[in-house]
Amino acid sequence: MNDSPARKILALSGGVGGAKLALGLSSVLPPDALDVVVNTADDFTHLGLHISPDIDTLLYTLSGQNNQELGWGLAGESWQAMDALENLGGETWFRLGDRDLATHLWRSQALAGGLGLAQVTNELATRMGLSTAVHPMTEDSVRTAVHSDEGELPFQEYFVRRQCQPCVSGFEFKGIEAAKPNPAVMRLLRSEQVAGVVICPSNPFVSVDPILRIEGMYHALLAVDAPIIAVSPIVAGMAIKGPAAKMMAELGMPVTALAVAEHYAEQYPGLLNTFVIDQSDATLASDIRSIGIDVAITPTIMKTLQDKQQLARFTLGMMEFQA
Ligand code: FO1
Repeated sequence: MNDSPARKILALSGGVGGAKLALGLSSVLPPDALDVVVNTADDFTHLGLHISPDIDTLLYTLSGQNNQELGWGLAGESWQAMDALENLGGETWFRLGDRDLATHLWRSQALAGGLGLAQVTNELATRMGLSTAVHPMTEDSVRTAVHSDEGELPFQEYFVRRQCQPCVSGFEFKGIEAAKPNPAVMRLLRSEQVAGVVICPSNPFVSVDPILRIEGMYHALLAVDAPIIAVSPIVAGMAIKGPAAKMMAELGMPVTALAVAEHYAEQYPGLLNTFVIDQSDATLASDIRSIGIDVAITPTIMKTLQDKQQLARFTLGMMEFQA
């Protein structure tokens, strides 16, 4: 009989792109074999409510409730609360659907009642029927500030209100020095249960960097005796979703999967074992290998569930995961 604890995969994720691969992973892994640590630097307080956009994208996607057209929020949404708020002259630039509003009300009340963000997220995941563990990277406040040609902008002001139009020159994660990592994630990393780590194809600068910069996270990952595999969010010079490509151009970087691999290699030396790139970027493989990171090539664009599962199986195949 094998008494050793079940092996697990840990994924690091931002919103939409990360959630797609997390869904692929959760649908091919046994129940309880996937843990996802999620960026919370996009969180903010709006209309008095605590909004956790990336956590909610994960919860809604993994529970099959996500709004695929919008890329955020819930499917089949209605907007009566926003319409009523508009009639009152309230702020409606950040749109909270009627059903989505229930999540923010529930979370905000639970936080006000003294629960931490990790426990609140855990409760929401359970109530949505998930067997995947969804962990906020920290329970402390970390807030991305975007440095731009319009000055410093809070992340959602840049992303939603200004539609990513300002030209960016850098990012600051306010509160990150004081933020403590989520203890459940650190326990898992030290447990010898981790069979592999997947850095999902999320925005490297505003989704993955905040997670990796939380105190102790990079070193705990380095100490894990399992492969760490990142999937490129840049394919053929474009971001599949979101402003990553625009940001790279504005930061003076080439918009390539190679530049993403270089970013990870420079900021987090020795972290990545393998970088997964799309088949359309196969010519970049030798340059990526020359910076000391192994390369794996496969279709990475995830439109259907089959695409997500294919990429998940391909990634797990490099981890000798024993289900
Ligand atoms: N993104 C938008 O572009 N417009 C919105 O009005 C909007 C509302 C919104 C409400 C709840 C939520 O959880 C996410 C929401 N998002 C919206 C998405 C979001 O803020 C960004 O996609 C992420 O922060 C980037 O990962």
